[in-house]
Amino acid sequence: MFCYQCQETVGNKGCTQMGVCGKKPRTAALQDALIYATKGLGEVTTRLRAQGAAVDHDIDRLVTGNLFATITNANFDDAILARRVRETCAATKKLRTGLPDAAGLTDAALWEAGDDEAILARAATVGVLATPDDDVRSLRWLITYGLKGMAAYAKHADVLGRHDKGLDAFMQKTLAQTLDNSLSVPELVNLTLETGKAGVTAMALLDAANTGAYGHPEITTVDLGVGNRPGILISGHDLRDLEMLLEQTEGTGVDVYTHGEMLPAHYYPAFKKYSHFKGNYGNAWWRQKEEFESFNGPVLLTTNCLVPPKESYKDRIYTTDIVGFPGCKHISGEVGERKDFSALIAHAKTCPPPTEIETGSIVGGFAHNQVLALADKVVEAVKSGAIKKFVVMAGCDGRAKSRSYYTEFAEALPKDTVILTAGCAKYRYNKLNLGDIGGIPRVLDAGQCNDSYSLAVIALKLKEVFGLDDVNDLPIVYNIAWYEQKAVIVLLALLALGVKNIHLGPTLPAFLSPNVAKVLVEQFNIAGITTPQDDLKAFFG
Ligand code: FS2
Ligand code: SF4
Repeated sequence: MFCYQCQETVGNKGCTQMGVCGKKPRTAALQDALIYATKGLGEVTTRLRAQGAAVDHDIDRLVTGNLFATITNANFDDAILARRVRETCAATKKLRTGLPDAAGLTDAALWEAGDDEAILARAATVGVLATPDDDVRSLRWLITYGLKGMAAYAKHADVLGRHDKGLDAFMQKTLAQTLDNSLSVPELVNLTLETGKAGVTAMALLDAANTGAYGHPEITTVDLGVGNRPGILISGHDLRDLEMLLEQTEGTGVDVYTHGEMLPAHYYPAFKKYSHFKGNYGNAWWRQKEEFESFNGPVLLTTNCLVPPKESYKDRIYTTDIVGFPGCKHISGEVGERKDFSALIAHAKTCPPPTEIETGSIVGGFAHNQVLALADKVVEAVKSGAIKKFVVMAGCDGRAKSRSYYTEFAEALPKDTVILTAGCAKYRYNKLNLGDIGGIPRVLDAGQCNDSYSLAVIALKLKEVFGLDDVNDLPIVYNIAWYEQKAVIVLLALLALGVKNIHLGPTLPAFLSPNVAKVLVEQFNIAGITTPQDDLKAFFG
């Protein structure tokens, strides 16, 4: 196997024996094959569109589902992955019949999969290392990883009834272009930037879907303690799954708690009517081995964020949608269908209430609408000098010890700074009690990783209010942490919006070749991180 798609890849080079995430070589190979087959499908759908044919939305869903299933910590189930490969190749074959001829199609678009062994044999020749040139390989996979993140956001919007045919067409065309040997490095650089632009569209689509369905996030205090009734813990990012779970658990005597990236669900007005929607339990995804254990009740994984479960609580893990793990129960349900969570509810009733691991509360809900509602106060604080700078510390959390940097950095920030955050990176500093500036909390949490879009909207609005020509003239610095592929599309989207001088850590992606990293440094002044003390000096003098 060779996988280097996440920040925790071995030696910041690549996982070759076994993933740090727990992914085994066979699973990695099936994921390689699935991406390859999906690129072939994208090639055929792109040709069909070019000749004026319509492509069914089920095909778009197959593509986004495939990409999403290969995101880090999403799907570890070989049987599901192999099935998806076969389905994809079958769909490609069927669609090929709509083309006048197959001339010029790549092997990916002509592949017919076969049994597991045939899939594995093909996988051995089509993974990351199949591209010999360092820079071409780097750009192809930077784009592919960005598309994985984009697909996740498109999928979340889709379950709420919003999709954008142009975005689906872009994803499929761009996937196909990563197989195109005629593209030069500069052309691939352009494609990377176009992917970032499409990323903005995807995040705006999801923002509209979430706020359209559930209202605009508002300032909310979220309880960290537990009640005395049994509970279900919901993790991942899918708000529609949460909605169905809340509806079905109402009046059953079972409470619902959020974990990890589901925390921001509490900020949406639509979910506040559920008195059994108790609070947030625990921290970021990587601490789940202890936290799922002590939660005592069933856990629903709606998207990526699954760490291979310990035997001690594996029977309490339920997966849904693109999440999979062998031996864990899967709740089925396609887009638009009602999922049946009765098995989880019955299971919860047999479990003791969660063991309390924290008390107190945290405050969040500072997505763009809420912050802009406070704009007068914020602008006044900036004009008076009470707020000197905003520090965007969005992104991911992870296991690496070096991530304590972010806690130390947040603690040592000058007291006249405000942190703008989104994503699970927040867990490194959202319980530090950093205080407030004239009633404005010093940590403003916009929401999930996709809500980084909110941070961009806020920045663009502030630019307008302060009459600036360039978003980079705002008193905002960017110190972003990444882990998996959704962070890749967030980064590319910020670059597409013209944001420069982003510091990215805890390490730069292993999939950036020295030349590609150089392009990002030269065009966008991207930099890594050093120590909290040195970076504070660099940021604040
Ligand atoms: Fe946490 Fe990073 Fe949200 Fe992942 S914010 S690890 O991309 O999807 O989570
Ligand atoms: Fe390694 Fe990350 Fe790939 Fe898992 S997803 S195999 S940890 S690079």
